[in-house]
Amino acid sequence: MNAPALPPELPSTRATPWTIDHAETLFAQPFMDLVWQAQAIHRLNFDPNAIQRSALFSIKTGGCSEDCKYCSQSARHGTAVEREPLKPIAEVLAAAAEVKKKGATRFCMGAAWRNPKEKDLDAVVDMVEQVKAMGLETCLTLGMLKPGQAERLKAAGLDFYNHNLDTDAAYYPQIVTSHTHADRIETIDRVRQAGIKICSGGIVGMGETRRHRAGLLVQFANMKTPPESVPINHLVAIPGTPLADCPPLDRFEFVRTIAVARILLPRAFIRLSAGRREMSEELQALCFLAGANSIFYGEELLTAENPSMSADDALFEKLGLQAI
Ligand code: SAM
Ligand code: DTB
Ligand code: SF4
Repeated sequence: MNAPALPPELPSTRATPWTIDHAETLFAQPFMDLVWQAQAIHRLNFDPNAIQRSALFSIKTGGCSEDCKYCSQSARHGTAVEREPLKPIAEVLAAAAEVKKKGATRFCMGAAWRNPKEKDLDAVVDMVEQVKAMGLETCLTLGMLKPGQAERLKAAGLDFYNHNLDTDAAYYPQIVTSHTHADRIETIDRVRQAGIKICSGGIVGMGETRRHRAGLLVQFANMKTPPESVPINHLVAIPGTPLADCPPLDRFEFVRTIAVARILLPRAFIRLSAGRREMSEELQALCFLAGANSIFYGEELLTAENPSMSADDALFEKLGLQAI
């Protein structure tokens, strides 16, 4: 039998936008055909044995005003996470120095805010300047930005801004009601216009349908300039949140989601993000085969656990993966 055909056009050369139906057709193929296509597209665009590593650090934990149903840091849920103030810059720089020593190339600083106030931004600008001066790429995730704020961050030398769409527009109101999907798009547009690279992805395993997963990926693929980095998180079910008892997504459906992301976003780094601690080595290897080429490296995400660095080093060794 002949090898399955690659999708006819890559998005950058497509005259027409991707449709959700088309993405669903990709999802519905036999698993082997889908993974093969994704790997073939991956090889046209990236070194298939090279994985980028970002470190995450929570600069402001807990007490967030928003009601995102998955989040341990919302003040509206009764989780074990307590509200803390913004971390002093010395602590942030010490953490950055540590991850640089361990080999991460990007330092992503996260804050549990709906949006940063101007006074907060003054402190964050200092952090970006100093982390950047250490020779690390910088990334921030601070919530929604007002006009002018992205420009300030760009001037400080910020490389990436993370702002996830999280789920399909149609499912978003089931997950968040304190802000809208359109609010999220507005911030992504502001970041793009300021000339900062975009990191935007989503969470799966929140009770959404395959069509919602397809819809989330199509939103990115049809952006005028798709995100440079697309984190695919599996829900970490946090006790005390409304999604605490959400069953995990079928593992092959998770790999399919990664594969469709790779096909729709051929030039983006696809990050195998939250939820990796609950995945076997074999499942992670399948995700790399399906086109994931970035991970969060370090024992902690923002409040949840991540695999140990020694476990990741051992996995890379077994698979012959190079860190970039
Ligand atoms: N407050 C900012 C915001 O919402 O953009 C930045 C921090 S927020 C924690 C960043 C992202 O973390 C969310 O958009 C979501 O994709 C991810 N996240 C949060 N809790 C999660 C969980 N329990 N499982 C998986 N991903 C999660
Ligand atoms: C992203 O997509 N995932 C990261 C980062 N961007 C900010 C956050 C994952 C958070 C997982 C749950 C926690 O640590 O609380
Ligand atoms: Fe707040 Fe971000 Fe968590 Fe939503 S995801 S509750 S905005 S920290």
